[in-house]
Formats: sequence, C-alpha cells, structure tokens
Amino acid sequence: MKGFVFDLDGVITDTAKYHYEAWKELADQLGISIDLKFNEQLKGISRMDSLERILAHGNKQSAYMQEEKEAFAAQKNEAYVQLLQNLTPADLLPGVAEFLKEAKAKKMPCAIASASKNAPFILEKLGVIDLFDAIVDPATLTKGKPDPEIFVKAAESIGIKPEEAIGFEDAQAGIAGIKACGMYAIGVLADEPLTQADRTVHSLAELNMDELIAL
Ligand code: UVW
Repeated sequence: MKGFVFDLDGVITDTAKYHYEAWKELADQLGISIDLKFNEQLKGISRMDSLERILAHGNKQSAYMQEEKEAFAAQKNEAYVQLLQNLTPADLLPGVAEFLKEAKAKKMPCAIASASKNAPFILEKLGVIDLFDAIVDPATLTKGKPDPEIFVKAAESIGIKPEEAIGFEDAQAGIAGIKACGMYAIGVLADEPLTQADRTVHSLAELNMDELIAL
C-alpha cells in the first residue's frame, strides 16, 4: 500500500452536532421539525442535498425557488462556520493525530475525500492541515458517494492508484464508493454496521501502520 484516503466527518472529527444545530435553526425558521434521528440521514450528504432532504421531510420541496434555496444553504453555512470556530485539536477523534504523524514520518501520503466545502477550514482548526498532501475539491465532483469518483480523485491527487490506497469511512455509502474503485476499505464504526468493509475498527488507535503498508 502506498497511501491513505480519509473521509472527514466521523473519521477525523465529529461535526454532526454542529451541522444539526445549524440545520435545526433553519428548519425551525421554515416551520419544519427535525430531530437527531433525522440528522443521521444528513451525514456525509452535500449541503444542497441536505437542504433538499429537509424540505422533503417538511413536504416543502416545491415551495421555494432555486435562489431562495441557495440563500437558505448560505444562511445555514454561516451559522455552521460560526460553530466550527469552537473546534480545537482536542476534537480530533482518538488515534487520528498519532496515525497522521506516523504516516508523515513513513512518507505515506494522505488525502481527504469529503463532500464538505469546509474541509480545509476544519482541518486548519484541528491543527492537522499540514499532515495532508491533498484535499479533493468537492466542487469538481459530478456525483456524490456512493459513486467512487471522489475516491478515484483522492488517489490521483496523491499520485497513486486506487488499489494502492487504503480508504477510511464511517458511512456505508462511503465504504461502497471505496470498494467500487478497488481500494481497501477500513470502516470506522459509528452508528451503522459497515457490511462491505475489509476491516472495521472503533478508532484509528487500533491499527498497526506497518501491517497496513504490507497489505
Ligand atoms: C458537508 O458537510 C457534506 O458539506 P458542507 O460542509 O460543505 O456544508
């Protein structure tokens, strides 16, 4: 193996609570009721697709023009970015900092494959942006996960083939995308069972990097 590809939310850090707070504020304003269970459906989903799901949940898919929807998404993002100001390196999930530092020391390139346009800002707040060699720009993607496009681009961005990379994901759609391009998939267990993963762990602290490189 020659490199690592990481999803961000749920693998590097957990921003679900901040997304929820920001979406809930907007949903309340639109008269749509959402709860934490509904929020599970938004994990890993792009900003506009999340908004569409919330509007559909409130039976309001056709109630707004495209420009209004874009203004709602921008309003949510402003609230979300405000909440992200609270992030510090203490918000890295267990084992992540050690894993990334070891990868750097062993010259194993690392890339981020996340649908979040806020990924660079989040990585900066977490103090790990310099440990990544590439971040796929979600604006360049034509399809979302489970399509493998983002993982293929992530491998390309660090100059390796998908089958030479190990991909980390906490969501079933992400694992499906990783497997669809021939990458080795490590599932980081959260709420869903990750059926297609080659291996599952509760945290990156469980992994031995030399064993991964030798795969
Ligand atoms: C996601 O979190 C998927 O999107 P963004 O941060 O761009 O709203």
